[in-house]
Amino acid sequence: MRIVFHIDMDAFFSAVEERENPELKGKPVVVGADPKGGKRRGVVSTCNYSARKYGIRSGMPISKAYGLCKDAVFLPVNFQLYWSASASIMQLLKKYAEKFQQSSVDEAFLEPKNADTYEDAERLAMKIKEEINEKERLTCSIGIGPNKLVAKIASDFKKPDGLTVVKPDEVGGFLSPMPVRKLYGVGPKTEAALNELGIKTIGDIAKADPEKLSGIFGKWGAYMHKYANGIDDSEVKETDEAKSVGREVTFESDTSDFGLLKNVLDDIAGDIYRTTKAENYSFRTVVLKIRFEGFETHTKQKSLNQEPDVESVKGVSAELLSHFSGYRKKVRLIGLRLTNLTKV
Ligand code: TTP
Ligand code: MG
Repeated sequence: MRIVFHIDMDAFFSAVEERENPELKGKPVVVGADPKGGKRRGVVSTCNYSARKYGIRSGMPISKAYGLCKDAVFLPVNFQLYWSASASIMQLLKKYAEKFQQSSVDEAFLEPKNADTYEDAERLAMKIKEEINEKERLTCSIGIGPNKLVAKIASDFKKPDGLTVVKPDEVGGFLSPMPVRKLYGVGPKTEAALNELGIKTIGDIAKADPEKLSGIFGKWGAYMHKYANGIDDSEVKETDEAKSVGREVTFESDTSDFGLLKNVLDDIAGDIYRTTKAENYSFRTVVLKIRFEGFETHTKQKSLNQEPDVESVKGVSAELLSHFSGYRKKVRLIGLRLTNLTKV
């Protein structure tokens, strides 16, 4: 019997800012580019739950967020601070893991040590939440299920400060009433296409004819059917991303504005460059990740003989981005990562 945890920190960047600046408590807080900076264009990285009440969301143009709540506290991204908080949290989690996989700056999967039943697992999750609260003064949401797919959906089920346990025999009942958008990989376009077919919930996908789904969505249709039935055999395992410093931005609505993309990349380049320096890493490789509408994802990288300075990282990222300038599709996500790290 497999037991998989997914741990996701709550409003992470914003929560770290609130921890460092207690006067922010109770106020709506938005982390992102400066909305009053004139020429700066940018997006919301995240905001706290109080700002979410005004409709502010990650990936939204910062100007729109400002329009929704002018009284919010707008803070610049201090990625280095969040990155070091993330590193301590990951260390803390690893103690309890037989297998461990960090999946983003504030998320990880683990298969627990010494927890053989779902009851043990639930107790361990409560202990982990308490420990993160005490040592890091941050809250997280944890999902537990028989695989990564179910665990991830479960961690998102009650947020913030949630704990959701889905035992193997509860998977069908848990997933089936959810809207299709909750399924990994289903974006607005797939959602619209599914709704067109009268498919509204994950349960509807699970019951649909897999051949029909493959006919419409290709290979992805077959995966969608498997996922909707709660099936996911992927392993919890460390990826190379854990040995790099990177950040990505998912836009609230897909964009074809290359000026905006360049701007966001420049910001990210600055953030991750400063972080590697502060953590005493040197690097050789810059990796660009770009995801277009329809989940089509590409990475492109360039390695350098010498470690570049921050302006060269920006230059390399612009050069990598230019390879995609002929694409007619809109961009959903853009990110940058510095790899081939060595401690100096
Ligand atoms: P998320 O876990 O998606 O969001 P969150 O932790 O802020 O809020 P939630 O309680 O819903 O989990 O992302 C983690 C951090 O990553 C987030 O605090 C900011 C950053 N981030 C980006 O930089 N760009 C993005 O597009 C998103 C979605 C997040
Ligand atoms: Mg989070």
